[in-house]
Amino acid sequence: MEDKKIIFSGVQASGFLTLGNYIGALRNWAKLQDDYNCLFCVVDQHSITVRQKPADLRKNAMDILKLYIASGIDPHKNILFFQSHVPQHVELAWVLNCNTYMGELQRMTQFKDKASRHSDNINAGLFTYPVLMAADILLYQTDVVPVGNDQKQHLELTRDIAQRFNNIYGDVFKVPEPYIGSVGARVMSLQDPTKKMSKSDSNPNGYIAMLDDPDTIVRKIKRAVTDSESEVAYREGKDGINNLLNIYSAVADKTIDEAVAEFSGKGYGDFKVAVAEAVVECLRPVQQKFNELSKDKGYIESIYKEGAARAERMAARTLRKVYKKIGFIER
Ligand code: ATP
Ligand code: LTN
Repeated sequence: MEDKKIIFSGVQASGFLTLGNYIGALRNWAKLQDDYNCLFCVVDQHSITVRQKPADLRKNAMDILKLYIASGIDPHKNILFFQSHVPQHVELAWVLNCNTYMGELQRMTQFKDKASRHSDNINAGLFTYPVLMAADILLYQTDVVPVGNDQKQHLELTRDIAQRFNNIYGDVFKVPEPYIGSVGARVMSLQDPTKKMSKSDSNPNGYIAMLDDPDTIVRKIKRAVTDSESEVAYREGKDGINNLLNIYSAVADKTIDEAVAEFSGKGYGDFKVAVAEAVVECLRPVQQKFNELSKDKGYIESIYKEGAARAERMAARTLRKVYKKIGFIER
């Protein structure tokens, strides 16, 4: 690989990717591929911290890989792979588990949130989820990790674990930095605009899936929760309209001010139709590319096999160093 900084990021295979994933992650990742050496992983092992149906997991994981490519992430410039294909992730996670405190994990807001939403299945994996994420990142001597706000706490923990390990055993890990993208917009749920749009939302009307057909997109946006006023304006208290303005601005590539000006004097109905059309147009080329890729299983297989092989070579190097430092006997 060329001598560029290393980026690692991943998406869980816990549902259909949403417009939030596209605007907040995939689309931005595609812009990084020329300036960094990037690894983009489908973190399927993280997904099973919440119960998944095997057939759904299989399909979702494969769809995500295809959506990476369909979003413009070049599989030859970047390393694309499934986490479960590179065994070093869980191997390092064990070592890091032994260097992470219960108290640190108890403070993680995602754990608290997911534990309350899945109170019938508060498993140990859900608790140590951030440690596997730290392993993902540290295995590749990652410089920069593009993550949304919700993952910053996990990245802070990754840095703490890396520094702690380095202090005890000598320098092994690069301490990664978060990458804060220029587009700060968080896409919120269409049904509850105070919560982020999430692929694991049990109500499909809350999110737009990247693969939703145009009619579904129009229907979901028409049903989006707004407020009892009638003015398209961006201000506090108008969470639903603010969210639609953010979405419009992101997919139509306009500033919020431009968007507000465009809809001044128009009603919510017209506004929603325009937002829906802009979303449909934005996703159209991605869906087309996705459909083409779906016809060529052999090609996709060659991409993820090659990706795993390249990732494993990098991962094995770090793991070997770690094992040596902690005193495991060399094989
Ligand atoms: P889940 O709801 O299953 O936890 P998710 O939809 O939040 O998943 P992740 O796999 O956690 O998706 O996130 C993948 C990437 O997409 C992350 O970088 C995350 O910050 C980004 N992302 C997810 N949802 C949004 C959103 N609503 N707006 C902007 N970015 C998002
Ligand atoms: N926890 C992340 C997904 C994830 C990740 C990673 C992101 C797992 N491992 C490593 C960046 C780097 C999420 O839920 N978005």
